[in-house]
Amino acid sequence: MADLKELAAALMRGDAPAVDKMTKEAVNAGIGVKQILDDGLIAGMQVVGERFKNNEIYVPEVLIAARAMYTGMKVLEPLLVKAGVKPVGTIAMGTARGDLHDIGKNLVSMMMRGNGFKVIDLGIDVSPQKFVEAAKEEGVNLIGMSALLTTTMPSMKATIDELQKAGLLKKVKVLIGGAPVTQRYAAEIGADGYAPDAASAVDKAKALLGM
Ligand code: B1M
Repeated sequence: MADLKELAAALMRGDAPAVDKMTKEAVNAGIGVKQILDDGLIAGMQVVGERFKNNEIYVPEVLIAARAMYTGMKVLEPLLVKAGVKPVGTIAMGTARGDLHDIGKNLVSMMMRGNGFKVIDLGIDVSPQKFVEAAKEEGVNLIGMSALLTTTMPSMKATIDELQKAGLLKKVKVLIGGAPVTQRYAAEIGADGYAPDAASAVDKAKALLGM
């Protein structure tokens, strides 16, 4: 029986084999991918975040939970990614310089792929120069930046400044997100768009490309 609360609990204790099994069970039970993500994997990770914040658990436990989350995401990815669809746009995505968090970025990437975008994954700790190089690539019309630390948010501004200097802001739109990022911050640094979660990131990306 697929129980998303149990899935969240398995993720919280970092039990990757159980997360794998329960995610598959949830899929087989016909539960929607978004619901499995929201009420299972993301719900579990939110609790992990609270416990981490309250010093009830530490980095190793969080890492183990993150690994368990990937196990579940791996099961869901093929369901999100539709094969053979002509890309509706191409987004180069990365986590801001100095930032090693990649779960949110990967979720956004999965959702983008699932909605017909081609995603160029630049990885974590991406320098403004690397974003600029990616923006020059043929076909790239969106730059996606994720930041989870207040200390790495300024690198988003530095990237936009570099894109501006290189004359690339006419070619690409910039979309940003991540837990500490807000619409207000996006407006402040001159980003074209902000999204609070992976699903809205897709909507925003489409809107930015006039779809
Ligand atoms: Co870190 N960490 N962490 N961490 N970590 C946070 C972010 C923190 C809030 C925890 C806390 O104190 N409560 C805190 C940041 C405080 C701050 O700056 N305000 C923090 C800290 C302090 C740190 C370290 C400094 C800890 C230390 O070493 N002392 C360190 C920094 C390392 C570095 O980056 N240089 C660190 C390390 C780590 C781990 C490596 C252990 C691990 C990361 C593993 C990994 O990513 N592979 C980790 C984790 C897992 C977390 C928490 C617990 C969970 C983050 C996460 O994955 N959330 C986090 C606490 C929390 O957020 N509650 C925390 C789930 C994910 C789906 O959400 O990424 O927000 P999120 O993505 C969402 C949206 O934001 C949005 O869509 C996603 C899906 O809905 N979104 C976008 C994201 N990117 C987007 C881009 C878009 C649009 C939307 O457009 C392009």
